[in-house]
Amino acid sequence: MEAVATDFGIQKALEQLGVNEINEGTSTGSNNFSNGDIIESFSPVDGKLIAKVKSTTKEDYEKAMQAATSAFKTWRLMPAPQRGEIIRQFGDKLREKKEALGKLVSYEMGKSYQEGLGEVQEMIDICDFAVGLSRQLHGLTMHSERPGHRMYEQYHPLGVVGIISAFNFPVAVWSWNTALAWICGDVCIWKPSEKAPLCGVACQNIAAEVFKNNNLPEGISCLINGDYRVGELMTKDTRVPLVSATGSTRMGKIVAQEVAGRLGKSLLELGGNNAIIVTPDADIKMTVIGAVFGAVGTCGQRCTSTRRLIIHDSIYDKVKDAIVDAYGQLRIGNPLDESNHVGPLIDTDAVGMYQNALTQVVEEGGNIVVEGGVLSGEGYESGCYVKPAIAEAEPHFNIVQHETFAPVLYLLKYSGDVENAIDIQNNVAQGLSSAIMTNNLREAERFLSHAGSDCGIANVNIGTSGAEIGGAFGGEKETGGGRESGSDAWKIYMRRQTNTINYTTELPLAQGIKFDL
Ligand code: UN1
Repeated sequence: MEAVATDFGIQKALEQLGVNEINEGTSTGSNNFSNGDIIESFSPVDGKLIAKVKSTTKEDYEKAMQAATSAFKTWRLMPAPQRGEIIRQFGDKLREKKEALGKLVSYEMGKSYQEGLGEVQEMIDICDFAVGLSRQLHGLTMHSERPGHRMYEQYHPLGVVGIISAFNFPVAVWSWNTALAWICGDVCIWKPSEKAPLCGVACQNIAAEVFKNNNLPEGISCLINGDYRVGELMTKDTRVPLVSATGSTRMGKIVAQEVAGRLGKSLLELGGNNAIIVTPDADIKMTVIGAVFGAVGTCGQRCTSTRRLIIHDSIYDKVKDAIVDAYGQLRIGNPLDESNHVGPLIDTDAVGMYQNALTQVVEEGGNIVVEGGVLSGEGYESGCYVKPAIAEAEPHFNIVQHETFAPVLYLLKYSGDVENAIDIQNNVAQGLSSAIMTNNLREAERFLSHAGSDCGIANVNIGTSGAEIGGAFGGEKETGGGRESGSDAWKIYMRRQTNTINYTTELPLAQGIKFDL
């Protein structure tokens, strides 16, 4: 094994997660479904090779599918509250491993350790949510139009759920899907991002231990590795009734078409272009905290990251100055060092896209107010550290209409009524998260009304990122329309069945039809 960074307790964390000796192969719990080409995982923190994980071949995938379908036969027969007990144990294991997993997330993906811990906390929270849900997978009862008949609906497990997740939330997004799918009686096959494969292996190890302790088949959770070609095995597979995919809109369109082509279901959580509207009645201090965390948290690589600030012209300069001032205080560096606010981008390709965005906004007539740039020198050897940048721009600029997964914030000006700001906000292809900063009740309610924000998430006096797991998470338009995590998002992981029972000796037909024999 390559010598990994021993500072910040990384080596110890890898040992605790059982992923410290992944070199020429993979460890995917006791299931080993990966015998293909090597995927190398480099840390954007220090550029070092963390591990080599094998990718999944077509033959390996078939084995995973067999393990999953056979595990489904056991798992679906277990009463849901008993499945809840297994998820409770899984949540407890996550509590035990929270620091170690948070550290691995930070080291492999580059977000701050605090945010890594926050991500594991989201996993723990969804497990708690799922345990409660295990006693609430309820359907409705209806009154039948026929005498002596009872009608109701019930929810049954779907089968094998395919999960494709992105690098930016390498563990939480899996858990939102998997905790609900498991509670619903489904089994899961997970393809994590090829940019964070070790996080996948670590999670699989934790799940495998819980299943083993309970004499349950590990096939309830299967891990496969690789790029889009491995994902395609699931999107094209009729044995996978639901594919949940998180990532870019480009990827989501391909997944949606492939899954729809075989009339399967997809749950898509794709790109965002999230804005905060700042009205004349906004609390400037709160606006700055919400906007800066939203724009630079996870180095601008959340699907909920704040990309646009739509500021009323009467307070534009004041808000701009306050935000520029806050950017001056940001510390950029090793995300495991808790004194830093901003870590690296995921890789040098992402750095290239960040640079392109800054070039393009200037070409389109924008004005840079906080200079960007790639950092070099001691501590920045990976080449992935960039300065969060701010540009004044116009809403219609091509670059402003696109999601750049990097810390580039656009300042846009509006005048007149809040409706003008809402128009600017809605006038993009994406529809994930949105926010308004105002102490004016009328403006807030207009923003939340049916003529207001068109996004899946609309917040008042909170930024665009950092949603809680209790609400349904997802967005409209090019964000894909899917909803994950809380509320009634569980329903997509089940099939609904309507049942009508006749307890008479007659067979009356519905709609008054007579069919006498
Ligand atoms: C994502 O970026 O894919 O709302 C998920 C948030 C987090 C989840 C983001 N709870 O920012």
